[in-house]
Amino acid sequence: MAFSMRILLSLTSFLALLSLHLRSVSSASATPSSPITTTDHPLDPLTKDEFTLVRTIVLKKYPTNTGFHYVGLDDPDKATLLKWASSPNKNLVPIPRIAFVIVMVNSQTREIFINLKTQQILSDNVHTGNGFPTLTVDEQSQAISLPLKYGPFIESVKKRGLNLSDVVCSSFTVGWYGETKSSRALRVECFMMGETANIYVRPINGIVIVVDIEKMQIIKYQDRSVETVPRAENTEYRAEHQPPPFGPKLHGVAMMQPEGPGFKIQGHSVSWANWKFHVGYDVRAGVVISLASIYDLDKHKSRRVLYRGYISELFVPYQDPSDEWYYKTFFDAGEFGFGQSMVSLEPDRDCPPNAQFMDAYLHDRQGNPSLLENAFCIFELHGGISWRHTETGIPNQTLREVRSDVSLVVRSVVTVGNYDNVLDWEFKPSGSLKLGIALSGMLEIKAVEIKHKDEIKEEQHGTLVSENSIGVYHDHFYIYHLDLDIDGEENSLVKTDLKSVKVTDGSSKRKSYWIAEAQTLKNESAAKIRLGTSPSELAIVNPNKKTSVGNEVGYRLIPAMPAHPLLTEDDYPQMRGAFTNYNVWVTPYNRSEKWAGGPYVDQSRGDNTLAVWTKEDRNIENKDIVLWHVVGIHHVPAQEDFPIMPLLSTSFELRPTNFFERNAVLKTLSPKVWKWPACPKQN
Ligand SMILES: *[C@@H]1O[C@H](CO)[C@@H](O)[C@H](O)[C@H]1NC(C)=O
Ligand SMILES: *[C@@H]1O[C@H](CO)[C@@H](O)[C@H](O)[C@H]1NC(C)=O
Ligand SMILES: *[C@@H]1O[C@H](CO)[C@@H](O)[C@H](O)[C@H]1NC(C)=O
Ligand SMILES: *[C@@H]1O[C@H](CO)[C@@H](O)[C@H](O)[C@H]1NC(C)=O
Ligand SMILES: [Cu+2]
Repeated sequence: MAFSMRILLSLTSFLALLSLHLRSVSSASATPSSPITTTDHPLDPLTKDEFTLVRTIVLKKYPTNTGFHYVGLDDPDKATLLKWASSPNKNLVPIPRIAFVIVMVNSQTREIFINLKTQQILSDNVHTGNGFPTLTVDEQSQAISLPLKYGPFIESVKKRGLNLSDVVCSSFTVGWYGETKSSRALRVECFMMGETANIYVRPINGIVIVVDIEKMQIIKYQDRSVETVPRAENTEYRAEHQPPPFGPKLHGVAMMQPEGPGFKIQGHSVSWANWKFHVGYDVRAGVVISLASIYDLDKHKSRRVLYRGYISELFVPYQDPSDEWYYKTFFDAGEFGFGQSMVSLEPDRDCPPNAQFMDAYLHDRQGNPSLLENAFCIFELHGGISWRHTETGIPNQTLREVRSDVSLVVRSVVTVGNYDNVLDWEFKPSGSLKLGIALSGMLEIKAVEIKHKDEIKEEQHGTLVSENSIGVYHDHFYIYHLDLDIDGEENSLVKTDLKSVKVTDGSSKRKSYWIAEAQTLKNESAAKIRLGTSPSELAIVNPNKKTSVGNEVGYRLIPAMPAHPLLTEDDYPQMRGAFTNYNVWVTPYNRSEKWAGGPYVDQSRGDNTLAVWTKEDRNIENKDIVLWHVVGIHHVPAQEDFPIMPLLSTSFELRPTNFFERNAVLKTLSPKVWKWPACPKQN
């Protein structure tokens, strides 16, 4: 939700000039594989050379005052791409390779499409609607350096008896609160480092700094009051800065895969067990999974499941209405860029030793490509059970049949300021897709004069997590864009309500039971669903394909515990984040409807969101449809979240439901168990 010191990261990226695109780091010596210089799949992210090409073409037309806010692949037309994907001779289906670029030229936002093969600008239009593009890393680092050179701020620091060289600042988006005129601005807040690296728990409260980022000047400065900066003691999280003792002691494990990994990565295409899919990424979305299909052993063919899936937005509204906090209602994907905020993964920590890593090319404000090493990892996850049974009902026999499970995980971490989002796509041989979200990092802390709960006299909008430190209440609402294509594009949403039936005529000894009533939802308004209000199941089905016993083939959504927004619908942040009003939405596929909070989210006014598009109430029956799923977490901070939060996890599942004729892993045998050869016990 905040930006600070990301400049260090891009610098490191630049220094890593020679990097292998794909690396195995299970041992210290990397297994080299050739770096990707050309694309072999039309969905491959822009290459380093393509970023450079885009930059050259744009700067030729707009040589001065040009900032690159988004450069990415304009995803190919779906019909053409599907034709390409199913064609045995891919060369016969040419797919144009087009870059979509959002630049700001002299404070004007321009949308430019460039044909990368012919190197021509296809179109160039000015964006005139509300909202501004995703912030660049560069302008945020400029903004946060301003206070340190600003007289009144230096005074404020002195007045508090603090050392300026320990001050670190961070940038925050300003939101929108009904203003009729908007200009690009950021709030800047500063923190104390000193004896700790944990800056977020040591805010210098009482100061308001607003920066006009077009002029790159402080346009508002207020020093309201002097508040104690929470102490540095006991806030450190780096092991080397902690005093012993350490514990509890955890034991390690040796991993080896004598048969090698079970997956193959070619470029960005992954095949593993019965799954095939493409892993891409985007500056705005982060990891994007496309064209996921699963091999059906009984039907002897690959069957389509997911055309495209990614996190479309993350809305994080804080719940303190005071002058210094009310504006904290962040949209991490649209404002800060989920892909732009991806961070390098640490081998053997973020991912197990059997993981393989992939790098990503992103771009900076000047349009130059920047390399992010180990941007995501792919690994096989062991330890689970696929299915089992112990038969205790057959006299004089014990029968036990167990299959251990292995799944494939694609993991990335998106760090937006204080919070780290660990994002997993888990593929299971049973056909299930499990999408995991886990949060770690730091709480946003409000400094107060309170040292004990007994001193709290008025609402503090959070939990006293340590002396002088309130962890402020907030939500995390993620919305996934899931373009499922179950056995083809034409799909429907089926809602199955579980209903109580009362027995009143004495026909049973029971007084009640329940039945399942399925209904195909016809339009967008019917498909706006708040989960958890009544028992129901939701499935995306292909009404044109049935199993041999006549069920429509489908995939069911097994949601995480549903969370609903608590802000009123007329509140400004809620208008902008109106896609959280329901946990489930279904829209007809429209390639320009990608971002649930709208394409331009910084200071957006909620006039181009999923909630607005669906007012058309379009037909969604037997159509190419997109499932949007909101995963929400209300966060009431606790002391254990301080000074750094242990992973807080949630997940949901897309599970085949009458998709296969029977259990798809009935004949999947457990993997071979390998023993270390004559390995002595070591300590
Ligand atoms: C401020 O910090 C710097 C660098 O850590 C140090 O050299 C200096 O002595 C400090 N000044 C005061 C007044 O504490
Ligand atoms: C089970 O084993 C017991 C003891 O060996 C034997 O008496 C009994 O007849 C067996 N029952 C069956 C159903 O085989
Ligand atoms: C939308 O679909 C629902 C059933 O799914 C139906 O009851 C309703 O009349 C439809 N609305 C319109 C405007 O057709
Ligand atoms: C696709 O979405 C855009 C943006 O919401 C909208 O303007 C356009 O009318 C939509 N097209 C169709 C065919 O619904
Ligand atoms: Cu939180």
